[in-house]
Amino acid sequence: MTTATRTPIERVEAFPGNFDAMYRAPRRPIVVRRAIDAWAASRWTPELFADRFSAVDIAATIQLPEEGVVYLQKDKAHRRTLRVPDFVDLMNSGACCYLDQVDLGRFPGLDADVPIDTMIPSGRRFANIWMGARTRSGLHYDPMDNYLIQVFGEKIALLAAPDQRRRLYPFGDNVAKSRIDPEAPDTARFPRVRDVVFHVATLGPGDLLYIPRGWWHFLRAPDRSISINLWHDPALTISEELGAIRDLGPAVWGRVARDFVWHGVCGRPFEQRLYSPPPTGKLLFDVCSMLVRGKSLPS
Ligand SMILES: O=C(O)CCC(=O)C(=O)O
Repeated sequence: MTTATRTPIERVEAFPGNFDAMYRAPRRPIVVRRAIDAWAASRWTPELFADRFSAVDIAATIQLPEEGVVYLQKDKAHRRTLRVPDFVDLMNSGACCYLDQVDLGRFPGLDADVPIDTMIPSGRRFANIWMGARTRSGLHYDPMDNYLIQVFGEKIALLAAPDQRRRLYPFGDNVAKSRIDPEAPDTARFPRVRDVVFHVATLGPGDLLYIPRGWWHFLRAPDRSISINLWHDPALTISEELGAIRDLGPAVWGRVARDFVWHGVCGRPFEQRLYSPPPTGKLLFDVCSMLVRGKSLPS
């Protein structure tokens, strides 16, 4: 076999009554079709954003590469502050650009269009807007459960289970991000990717994709698109996070230890890469410092 296996993600027509037992507990992805027909958000378009938020400035990413792994790019080479209508003009011109992970609160009034309390009645939850054209997210995992809701346009989703991590070649300095492009993997350089099982779906307007915590995911919008994501509890435990690092072997342990000392203990700056958090070793240092000072971890 020369390429990874692809299998469709289960699709259902309504939110399953037994969702927690059937999907959340076993961490099984699922697509719920037409999940937001009753939400006012189902009527959002890029033009609505341009009209209602004509004086709002947002840090967008522009001139994005159309191939390769986005995490290799420097954030400052692509990050620009733009007025929302100027960003929408850019989208409409066919450029590859993204308002990535913008807190819903940056768009006053839009929270009324998303019934967050009904979707997630308790625990922590974070709502973000993702609006852009011809976007690619990079393959990564997040620590919290996620509902990714497609509002406008289409997205192609490729997911892989947490136990596939060694076949996805995470970055040593960022263990939640993969060095492979899942749509065009370099199998000569990353041979284990041939054995990956990808779970795939095409999301249309109104579809909700449940991405369980720790699952790898890659999203590509072929054209203009708007999505909402709702990260929420439960989250990976510290021991699950450390277990993921342990499984990656000595080369990654060495890199994490180096970054712990260099960027954490010594406070040396690091270069911000596109769509990437600080290096894993630095994050680990921050967690350790908080525990030593007796502070609780950030929510
Ligand atoms: O839709 C995207 O481009 C990325 C979304 C994502 O990574 C997420 O919701 O965790």
